[in-house]
Amino acid sequence: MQIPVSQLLVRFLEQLGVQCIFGIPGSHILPVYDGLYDSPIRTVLAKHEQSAAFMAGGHARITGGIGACITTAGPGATNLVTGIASAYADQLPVIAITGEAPTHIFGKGGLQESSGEGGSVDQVALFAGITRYHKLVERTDYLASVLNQAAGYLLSGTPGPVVLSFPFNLQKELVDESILEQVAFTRRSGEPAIPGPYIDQSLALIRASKRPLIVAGYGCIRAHAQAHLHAISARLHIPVTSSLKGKGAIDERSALALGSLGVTSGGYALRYLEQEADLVLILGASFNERTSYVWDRNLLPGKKIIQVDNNLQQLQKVFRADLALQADLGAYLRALEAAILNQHVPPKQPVDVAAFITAAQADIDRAGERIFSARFEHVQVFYRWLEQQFPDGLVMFDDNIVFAQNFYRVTSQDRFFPNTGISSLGHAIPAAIGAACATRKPLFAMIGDGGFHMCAMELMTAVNYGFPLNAVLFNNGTMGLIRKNQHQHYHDRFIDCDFANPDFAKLAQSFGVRHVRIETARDLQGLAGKLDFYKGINLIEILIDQDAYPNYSARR
Ligand SMILES: Cc1ncc(C[n+]2csc(CCOP(=O)(O)OP(=O)(O)O)c2C)c(N)n1
Ligand SMILES: [Mg+2]
Repeated sequence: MQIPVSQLLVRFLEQLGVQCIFGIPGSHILPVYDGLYDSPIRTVLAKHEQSAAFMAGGHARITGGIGACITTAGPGATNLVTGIASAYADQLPVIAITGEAPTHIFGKGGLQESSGEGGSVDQVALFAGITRYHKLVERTDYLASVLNQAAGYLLSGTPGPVVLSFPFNLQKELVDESILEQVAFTRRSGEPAIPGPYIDQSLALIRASKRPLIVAGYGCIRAHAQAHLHAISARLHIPVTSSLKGKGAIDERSALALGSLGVTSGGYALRYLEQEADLVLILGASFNERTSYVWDRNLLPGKKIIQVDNNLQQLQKVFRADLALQADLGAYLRALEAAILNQHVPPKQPVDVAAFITAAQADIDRAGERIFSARFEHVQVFYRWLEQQFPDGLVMFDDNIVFAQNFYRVTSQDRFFPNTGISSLGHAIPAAIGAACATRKPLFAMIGDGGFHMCAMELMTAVNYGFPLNAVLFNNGTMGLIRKNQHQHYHDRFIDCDFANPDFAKLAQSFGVRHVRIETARDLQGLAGKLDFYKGINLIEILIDQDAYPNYSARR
């Protein structure tokens, strides 16, 4: 049967498993919107296309499936850029459908034309560096091939964003619906078995080590390998630290958890790595600037290293490994655990991680390296309170990072999504909204006031759809991180960091959302009774002194 391209596209999205699509309409994309009218895919109207892309990314993260967004041509497409770049940096399967001016006016100066012809904005060039695949589809005869390639990138084990742009006239052209039969919608076959010699080599390195340490990254979470990781750690007495993104790969409240590694972390894991570890298993972690302490040259030499990652590009990117293996972390850890059991690999000397942390803390205090002074006590108490309130887990999208990294111990029930990738401000609230239509767990978006200014209106998107959301807003009246750097490195010559804030209580009232303000730890008393964290939309404002700085240096 012949159907319009717009309808075929909607069916394509349905067959990809898309549940929600986030965006803003414009006349150049209305045929596709009209196709969505009769579709089970839920449409969510965002306030800004950047947010729509962040929402799609948040949705992809929480579901493990595909996130989708939709915009018009010209400004709709250009507004997507940061959100798509963020999905690219975080390897998220996000598809964006954008409109385009009709082909017969290409190059003639059409309204919002972004074909690249006649001096117009060039969508193809714009998205070239931030997508795995982008196509301005000008004809339908190769549509099957385009959709098949798009599905391939979205469904691959190392996915990334795809942008498909459709000129207005093309959306209305009729095509045969059998085109979809040429698209392979099931790509992920069973993970290939790990060749035996790699497991043997891993075991040889583990057997020879006195004090191994596991550095777990997001790859372990993405592969759902937490149970195997925990089993190996518990059986062989191997402590586990994680990258920031890998928080939760092991229950951070369990006995062998060392907390996370990285410039902004508490420093326990760093000390264990430096002082104790003779073998480091880097599992699905990229060892980026943050995790590697700005690629500290003294961190790894003299230690044996096993690195496993499903992404070839990550292997030995910044250090040499004694064993480097491209593999799915689930498959690797499953095989390793089985071999450890079968071959009766002896456990290491038990490690008293709690005692190590206590000693490390004393050492940190002596060296004056504690990151947070007493001026952050109420923040710490807030995170401890969060830990206690939600035993069945919560979902946290985190733009702040420094607080949660130090104060919140992620469990295997939780889902923790720090704003890594390109670390764009204004991410947490829209990303959490993207997750809201796919989770019943209490949802938290942690965000600074500077970041809040960039996406505050998206709170109204939550209101619009009744999406439960807890936005935790850190009010210090400044771009705190920038102020800290200007304090540390520029002799307090503060420029363009401080700003005026609105009255957030009134703002919340006018948005129709609940508001509480936390100034001291005492304000937490009775908080649980004041707000409905599961179904309500809440703005939780935490006041922080403008000149209270976390004591770490990112060295720039
Ligand atoms: C889109 C974007 N612009 C600029 C930056 C640089 N930047 C990083 S942190 C920061 C300040 C954040 O201020 P705020 O959200 O209030 O958080 P605070 O540091 O005060 O906790 C800025 C401007 C960025 N990360 N993203
Ligand atoms: Mg701030």
